[in-house]
Amino acid sequence: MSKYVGSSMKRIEDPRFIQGRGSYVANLKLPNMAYLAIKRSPYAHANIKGIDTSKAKALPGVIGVFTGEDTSDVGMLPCGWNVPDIKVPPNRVLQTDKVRHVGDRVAMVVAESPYIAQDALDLITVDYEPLPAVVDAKKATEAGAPQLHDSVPNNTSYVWALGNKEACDKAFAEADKVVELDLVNQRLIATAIEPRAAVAQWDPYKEEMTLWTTSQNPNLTRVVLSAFLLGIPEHKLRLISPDVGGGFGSKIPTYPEEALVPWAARKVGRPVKWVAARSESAMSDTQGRDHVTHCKLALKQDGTITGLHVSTWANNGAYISLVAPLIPTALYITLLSGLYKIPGVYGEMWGTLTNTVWVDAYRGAGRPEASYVVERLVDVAAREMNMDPVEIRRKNFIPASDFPYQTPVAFLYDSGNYAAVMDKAVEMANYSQMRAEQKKAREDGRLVGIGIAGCIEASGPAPSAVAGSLGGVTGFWESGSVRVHATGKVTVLTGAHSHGQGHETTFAQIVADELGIDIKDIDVVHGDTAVIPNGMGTYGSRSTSVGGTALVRSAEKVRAKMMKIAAHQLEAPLEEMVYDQDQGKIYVKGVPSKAKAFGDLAFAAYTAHNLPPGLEPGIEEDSYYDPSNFTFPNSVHIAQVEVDPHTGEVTIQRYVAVDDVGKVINPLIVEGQVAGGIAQGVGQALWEHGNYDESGQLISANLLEYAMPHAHHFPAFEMGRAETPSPHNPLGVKGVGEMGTITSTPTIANAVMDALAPLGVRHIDMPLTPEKIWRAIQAAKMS
Ligand code: MCN
Repeated sequence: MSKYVGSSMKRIEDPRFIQGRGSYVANLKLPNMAYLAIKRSPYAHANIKGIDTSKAKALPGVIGVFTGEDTSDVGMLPCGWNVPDIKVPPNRVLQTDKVRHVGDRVAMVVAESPYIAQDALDLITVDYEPLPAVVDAKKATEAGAPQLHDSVPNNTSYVWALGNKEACDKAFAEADKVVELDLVNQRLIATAIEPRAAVAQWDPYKEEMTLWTTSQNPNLTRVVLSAFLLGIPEHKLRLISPDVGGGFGSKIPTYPEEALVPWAARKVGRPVKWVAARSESAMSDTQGRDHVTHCKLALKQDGTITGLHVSTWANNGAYISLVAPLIPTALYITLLSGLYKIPGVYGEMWGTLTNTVWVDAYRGAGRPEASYVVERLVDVAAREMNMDPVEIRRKNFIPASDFPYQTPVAFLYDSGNYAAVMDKAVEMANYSQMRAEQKKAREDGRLVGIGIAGCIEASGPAPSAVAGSLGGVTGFWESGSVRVHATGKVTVLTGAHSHGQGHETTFAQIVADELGIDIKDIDVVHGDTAVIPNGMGTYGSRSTSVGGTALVRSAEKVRAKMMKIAAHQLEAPLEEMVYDQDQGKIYVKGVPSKAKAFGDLAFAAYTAHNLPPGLEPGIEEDSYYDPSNFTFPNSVHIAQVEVDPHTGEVTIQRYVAVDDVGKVINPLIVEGQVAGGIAQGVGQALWEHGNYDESGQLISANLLEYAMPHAHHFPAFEMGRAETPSPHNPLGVKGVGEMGTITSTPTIANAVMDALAPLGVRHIDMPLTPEKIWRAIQAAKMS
């Protein structure tokens, strides 16, 4: 019986966070440290005619000023996901000839203080020749659009398509009803609490570099820095990502600053620190989403969905970021079947380049974009066919009996019972009562709307061989080690990285149950490449299903070794040994008193006085786990909103979320993950927009302009759970880290459109700001 797994333990890591005692890169102070600042382009597109650094160099306190010419020994930023025929434009750490987005990097200063470094930036003169800019994913491909890179004609880096086109075409040819929509899934800025930061220290005697950096995947970043950018041998490069204050995908890629800071530290012979300001983060962290989509749904008269066709232009920004091409391809089109049994699904997309900050993973990464397309279309179809949005979904759900279910867009869904999730959500919301109240409110002239969305997520990517076949440069395995110390205490090492997810708690819960020991005897370590030899980091809600499984495997090996020692010492056959995971002891089958405790066996392994012949002393087990499939969490959310007809302001009155994330390690953490995800997804639906004007100026580069959700915007979330364990990992878990984000965006968009339906408003693009809604209301009144 599980003692810890399944229990709502409070997070072990929280006392240090709550008390402000976390260790963050920005707080790091090293003796003789210098400070780095980066000169960034104010133009979205311009030729660099010259850079004059003389005045900056002359400023007292300036140690060095460097341009792209100086850093020519640093390699190009690589692309780690090479879809077929992709054109990856060169991307230098400091640009020499041209800048291609506001915030692009032109020069850097190293100085005695961060203030002197900032002052020196103002003394660098860059002679720019401004060029016309393009910011829209689709317009970038049109004739006459400004061209960003000579090597990428029509600003189109890659084209990708997937699905059964024939079945899709047939569905449309034979459809009783076709619903079409043009959608924009707007640009988002991740805005983690902690902006990015890096500190580097070079040891010239050992020829070793240590880099502290706010990365979600320090081991992976080390490989990229070593192999592509800095040329420092991997074993001489140590990366430490200590406590990191959120990432949401934006701390996955390897960034230019992660190469520039160590480069500068070696150059000036001193430790060097760089910390991004908030507005600097807004124009230099990779951003999210930004799709322009035309989509259509084919249906039969009774509401049966027979076909879905999607054409999307995905904005990659000015350069191709590390895993950017993965997101609108294998994490987007593959999810277009949603929760539904659709015979014909076909998606095609164009990965384009524009004069905007580069785009990469942002919580959900491709999957929220897919869910938004599917769930908006299904909702519009329901309205236009006079069906209830619950009924049309129920009618088309993949039945529980069909799992594992092969979709027409490559994925094999592992398990699920979507109808049960819907039933629970409907029951919790008291849906019929909600509708009755809405009817009454409408009679009173109020704009009350109910929104429903049912979404699928593919978490825990992916079999490494599949990743390789789709263009991935690396694999997607994870490592996990269990080190048992002589005194019976245990250190757990994981290649995943916690930056808010609570792994120090849940991974300890997993190992404590596997070994049957007190959770207080376990310490979970992550984030230091000198300690964790290998790992792939945290993204794609993978850490528990992939990293957790690696730990289960290592714990199994620990148990197996202890059984050998116990059998030897108890003078009983190995086959008769029973590992009691409740008590943490090993006994002889049928004779529980003939037992050895975990602590005794740990001690025996290290004294090595009485081990079976040939058995090595010590107990330290490592595993690499490569998943055989993704896991497929799913959910149904129902929200009730009210729109103020005079101001267009949306108030969320109720929010019900039922999620199936398989077996749950820690319900409290899962609720927290879902709640945070909901807030983030609602932020996209209602407020957030990485907004560029036509000239490419980022006009939302601070928190006054970039409207984040606040706690007071939300009612208490009403959360429920369904549970269909994943059949292909021993924990039965599916990912939860992105589920809330994926489902809440279409839920709220559908709710707002439901509120406005009596006025005849069919669709408004996100974010559904009061201004946009007010304008739609006025336009509806006029027509
Ligand atoms: N968990 C559980 N039971 C499950 C699934 C997960 O108890 N069935 C627990 C896990 O053990 C872990 C947490 O829930 O403590 C999230 O687990 P998982 O779904 O495996 O996701 P990851 O740990 O891989 O986290 C990545 C995911 C992603 S992709 C983004 S983006 C995201 C997110 O997590 N960024 C976050 N949640 C975040 N939360 C915070 N606070 N900050 C971020 O930057």
